[in-house]
Amino acid sequence: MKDWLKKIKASLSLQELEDIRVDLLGKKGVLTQQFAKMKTIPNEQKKEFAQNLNKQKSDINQEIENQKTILMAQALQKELEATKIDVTKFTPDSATAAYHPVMDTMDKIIRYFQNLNFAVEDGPLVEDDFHNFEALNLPAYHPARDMQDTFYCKDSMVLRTHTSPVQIRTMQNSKPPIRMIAPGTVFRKDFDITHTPMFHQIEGLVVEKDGVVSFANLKFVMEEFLTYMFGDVDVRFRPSFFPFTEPSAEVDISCIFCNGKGCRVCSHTGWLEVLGCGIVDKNVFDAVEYKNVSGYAFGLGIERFAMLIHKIGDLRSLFESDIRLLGQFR
Ligand code: 2NL
Repeated sequence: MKDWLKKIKASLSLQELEDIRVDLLGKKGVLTQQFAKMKTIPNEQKKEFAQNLNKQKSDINQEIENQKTILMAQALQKELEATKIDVTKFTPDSATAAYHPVMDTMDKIIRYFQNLNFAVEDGPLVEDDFHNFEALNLPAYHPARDMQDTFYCKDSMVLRTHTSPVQIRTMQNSKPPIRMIAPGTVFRKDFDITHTPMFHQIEGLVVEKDGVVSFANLKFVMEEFLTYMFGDVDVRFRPSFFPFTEPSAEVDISCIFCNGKGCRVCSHTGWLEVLGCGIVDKNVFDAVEYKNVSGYAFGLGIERFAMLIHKIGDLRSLFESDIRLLGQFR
């Protein structure tokens, strides 16, 4: 009996304890068998025999319960140790920030043009009518000035709808030759699957004295740039219209998803539109009082480039700050 109590006390796991309990009190247990012997005990000894057995059974049950409490506390302690989290611990994984795909793409474009000796300029986000519209050959009552498209502030100030005002300011503050890009945030009153009210653009401007700059220069630079960004793609120029350039072109690359064969992304055309450009309209040069100059300009949306480069399907996922998207750009 004492040995059994010792054994219970020495048990190291709940399973071991349960095994001991079955050995003692199970159907064929040592104590159970003792109870079965009752029949064979002479009547006058039965009472003492039974009392003795019941005492043993209760002692054993008591000891099992004690040991169970101890072992469960130990098990809980072990579990807590195993799942402990040190919130102050430094791990490279938790400390690595992710670079947003839009900023990553912007950097890549900026680097390309810096290597071609373009200056990187910036300017105010809240612009006056002259720099955002008037100087860009967008006179009063031009549809682009619509209240529906533009965020108007006090005193005919607006949230800039493109980065072109930066080029206007640069031309006002310096003389040709100019070779610059203007990356930055722009704002339009538009919010659906393909538009967000805040987005990013890069525009470029090259101005030289006299008629030095040609459409051929523009075409070559755009082709080289797009090859750098997208690899071995075909590039095509389509005639288009912008108020600030004449002639103007929209530029397509062969679809990087289907190699130009036609797929859902390129609407089965084999081509993806990626930027707009042209020869700077004389009215723009007149507005900044530039005489006898020639120039080209281009503009592109960075979100669109980022989506194509990183194969992101939904524009809005760029603005949700979802760690599951950002985590893929570590
Ligand atoms: C597009 C097209 C373009 C320009 C932007 C520009 C600026 C000045 C003078 C002349 Cl100061 N042009 N910018 C020219 C052609 C196209 O952007 O699709 N942007 C997202």
